[in-house]
Amino acid sequence: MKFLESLAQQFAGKPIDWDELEEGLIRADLGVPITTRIIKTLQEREAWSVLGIGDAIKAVRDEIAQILPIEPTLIRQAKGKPTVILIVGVNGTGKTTSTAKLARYLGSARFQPAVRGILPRTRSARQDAERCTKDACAPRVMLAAADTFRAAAIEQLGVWAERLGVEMIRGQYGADPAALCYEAYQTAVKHEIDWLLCDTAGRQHTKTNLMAELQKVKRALGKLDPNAPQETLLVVDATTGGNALSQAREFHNALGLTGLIVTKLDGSGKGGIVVAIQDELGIPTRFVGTGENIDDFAPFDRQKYIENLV
Ligand SMILES: Nc1nc2c(ncn2[C@@H]2O[C@H](COP(=O)(O)OP(=O)(O)OP(=O)(O)O)[C@@H](O)[C@H]2O)c(=O)[nH]1
Ligand SMILES: [Mg+2]
Repeated sequence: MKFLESLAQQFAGKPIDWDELEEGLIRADLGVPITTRIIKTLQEREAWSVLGIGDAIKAVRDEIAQILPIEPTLIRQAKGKPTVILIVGVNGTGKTTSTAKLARYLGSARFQPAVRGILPRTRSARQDAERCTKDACAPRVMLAAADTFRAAAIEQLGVWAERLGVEMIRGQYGADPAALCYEAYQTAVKHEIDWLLCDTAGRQHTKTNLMAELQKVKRALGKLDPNAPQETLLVVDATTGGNALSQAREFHNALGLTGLIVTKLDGSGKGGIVVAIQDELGIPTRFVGTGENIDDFAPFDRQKYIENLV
């Protein structure tokens, strides 16, 4: 981060330029409230002018660590089958790609909760999982192509489904995504699917009619299982910076989000939005996307994230 380089120079004798530091933190997409807090913490330190850069980095990291949850945020498998994950977000953030990545991740999971970020709910399920060999007991994943709006969206997910060897439920373009997800759930029950992932169309968070469409999808799934969808994950693009916070606000308001997938961390985005969104809305980041390939995906790792950010 550039701001830490400038901080290092400033600590080498010259008084700190607080304005520049503030600007640096905001440029990292940490947002105003967190930036203000960090600056206040540093300013309140006694004899700050003799602090080394190491202390400054530590102060920033500590502040961020206090915001992010310590426990890994686990996607829990529902008691009854299937566990439904609804994938939402504005246009082009990486929803469809992340749906495929998640399908691969969940479908190939062997149950090592600490490592893989998935926790079977019951003791017997954990024992079953321990007995499983990878292929014989790999969880079954199904996709629902609920983006019936954008041209070629269904085929795009279809290509992934084929590559991954998973089933996909598709409808006609223009079909009601709520009806499609409803049907997909019923099919998933019939086929004893473990995870149903619903990829939805991109939409601007400011369009109330489109947000209402997603609420309808949630209601439709809720009719079949009051707990479904168990997860509603917002996909945000790290390169969009602070705008991701307003997206999260609106989607959370409409749907009650359970987590984030932050994509394109391999790009110019600093990823500070993870902290800003957790701080303001209490929404944890579950997964991160770091490239266009299927394996450029991992559960969110707090420690690693903080080290990379600062
Ligand atoms: N570099 C990089 N590119 C990504 C990542 N995730 C997705 N992409 C790319 O972003 C572009 C859009 O991805 P999609 O998955 O189609 O995005 P979407 O949100 O489904 O788009 P819409 O359905 O049109 O709203 C594609 O070119 C992806 O390859 C990531 O983590 N890193
Ligand atoms: Mg898509």
